[in-house]
Amino acid sequence: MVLVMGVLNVTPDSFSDGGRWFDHALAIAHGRRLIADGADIIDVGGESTRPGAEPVAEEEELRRVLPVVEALAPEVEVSIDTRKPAVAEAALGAGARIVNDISASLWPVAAAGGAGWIAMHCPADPSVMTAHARYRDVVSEVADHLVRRAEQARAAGVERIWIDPGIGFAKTAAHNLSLLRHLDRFVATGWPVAVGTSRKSFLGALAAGPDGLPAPVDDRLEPSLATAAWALTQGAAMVRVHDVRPTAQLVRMSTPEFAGVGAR
Ligand code: HH2
Repeated sequence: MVLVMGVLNVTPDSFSDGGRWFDHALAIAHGRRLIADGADIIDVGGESTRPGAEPVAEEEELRRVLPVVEALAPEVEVSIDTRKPAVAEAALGAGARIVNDISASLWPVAAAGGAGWIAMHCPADPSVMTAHARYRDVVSEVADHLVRRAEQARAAGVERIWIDPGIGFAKTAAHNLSLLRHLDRFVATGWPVAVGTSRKSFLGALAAGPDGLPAPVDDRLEPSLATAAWALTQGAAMVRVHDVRPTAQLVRMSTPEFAGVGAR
């Protein structure tokens, strides 16, 4: 069954939920709501990586995420969304079991901690990544890069590995659509594929209203669900989403088991 990863940003400035779960108690309560809604994994992050975001100091990132990881880890599988080795290591110590790594470079930390690892493609620091949205062949370049990293991680002893094309990370809308259209190429590598399209800005443009204005960030549920549905029909193993309840239903409704029940 496709895994639903629920996003929990303990940040003041994330692009869609910045500031909403910045307080630890609110973050933990939201995490529990996402579990009740059907999340298989809660992805705790303490640094926004939206285009142009300012980096966060290590100490501050640790302060943001550790109490939340500690509180939720006994209740659900927790991933830590970070690009800092020390934050990943401390989060694994606090109970996290997956490193969700937008730098695709932290496999040694995952290997040392016996954790799973998500290798996401992002060729430059988010503060400057928009200028790096240049590819000759976006699908081949991203897939080749991720496969090389996944092979290194496997050789280092990481057992659970996912590759993620990094939708919206140094990608234009055309690149994002191309990666989604050719998701089967990622699936065909044999590595489990994770995909995160939820509420991202290219969806706002696609879901523009009759006035031509992009759909605002809090009005992108339908395109988020449509792209999650596309990803799972193409063979993705995990979808990373803000709206867990409808996505978990979508996943359940798309399984052969459900079809079997319907046929009885
Ligand atoms: N997208 C974001 C953050 N982490 N991790 C993976 N594996 N795949 C993604 O597509 C991905 C990710 C960006 O979304 P969000 O966390 O909601 O926003 P922000 O970076 O502003 O906190």
